[in-house]
Amino acid sequence: MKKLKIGITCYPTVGGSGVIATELGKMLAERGHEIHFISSSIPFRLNKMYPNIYYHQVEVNQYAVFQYPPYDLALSSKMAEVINREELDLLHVHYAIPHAVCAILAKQMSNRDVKIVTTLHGTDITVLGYDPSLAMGIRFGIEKSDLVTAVSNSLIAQTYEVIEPNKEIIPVYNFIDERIYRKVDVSHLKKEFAILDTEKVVIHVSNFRGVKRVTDVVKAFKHISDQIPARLLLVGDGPEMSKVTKLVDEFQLRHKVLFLGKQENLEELYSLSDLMLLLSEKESFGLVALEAMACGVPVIGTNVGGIPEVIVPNETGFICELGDVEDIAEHSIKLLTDEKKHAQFAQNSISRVRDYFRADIIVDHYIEIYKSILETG
Ligand code: GMT
Repeated sequence: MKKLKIGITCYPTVGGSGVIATELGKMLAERGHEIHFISSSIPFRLNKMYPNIYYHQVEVNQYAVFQYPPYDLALSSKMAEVINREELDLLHVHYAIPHAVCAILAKQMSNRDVKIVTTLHGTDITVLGYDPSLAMGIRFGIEKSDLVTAVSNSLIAQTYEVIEPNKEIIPVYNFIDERIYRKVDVSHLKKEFAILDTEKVVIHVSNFRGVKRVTDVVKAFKHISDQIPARLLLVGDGPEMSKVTKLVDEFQLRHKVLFLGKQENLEELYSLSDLMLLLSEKESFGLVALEAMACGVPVIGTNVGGIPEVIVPNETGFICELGDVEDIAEHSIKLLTDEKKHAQFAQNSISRVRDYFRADIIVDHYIEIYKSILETG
């Protein structure tokens, strides 16, 4: 197949969509395609030089005449410039608003028939979709893209319900690079954190936004640690942090909770853990669940969004109702105290990721998608 020249735009800050966009770019580059990231700052996972990867920074200047800096126009202009100069075949943008709309505008500004692939990740639909001032823009971005993917069937259903686009949307799940996410030796970390061999380790990883319901994680953990020796690793930071800290103090759990903040090398923290809790009220997929599973960590998640498409109940973890912290704790304790069952769930989790969410399977799917739209002309 001809090597492609692909422009990728995503939110460059920490977050699942940025991770997926960047990892996809890296995998495509490894296969010889030429990748051009176009974003306001360098994507956080693009932390060194990679062959076949180029970065184009969008400059947004402030002028007195503008009440708001014109980021969307600056991005569109930059996209058009890169399309022309680098002779791009397609733009793959992550999020309908503003990136798909900017890509459509950029195509009109440029002099090439570049194709546009848009991937929906969640909050563009599940949050912004309900904002009447944005809904039409989201529908436009979806309908005018050449091809649209979404990260779960649940997100597709929600998109049709909320936005009602006249467009086919193809599910393409999140993926992980299994060369990175695997069980590694972490005896040094266990020592560093003074975790005893008798203690079970529960982990939660998120951006601590309200939708992640981190306080439910703390409440469930309170029930767990009342009954078995356990520690909780809280990884990440965000708006709910002070509420979470307060609750931990109220429950007098400080000595059992490790606040680790934002972290790299998550595979080490997963490898230290026996169970992940992902108790969100909105979650279009749940990339962190996949990362944990790849490291052999079963996950208990809520019956929300795409989470049930990731976890197989009673095989790789459990699905519980949103906010039912007693039930979540009960399932956690049963799993953490049954060594044989836990080992089986851990193995099932690794196999599920390998069979369905391996990077090469999903990257192949994206390449098929690119080929299909380029072939139809
Ligand atoms: O979860 C977040 O708050 C970050 C958000 C993002 O925009 O990066 O993640 C979304 O995209 C990820 C990658 O597709 C999904 O795995 C997450 O489930 C999704 N988050 C939500 O739907 C809340």
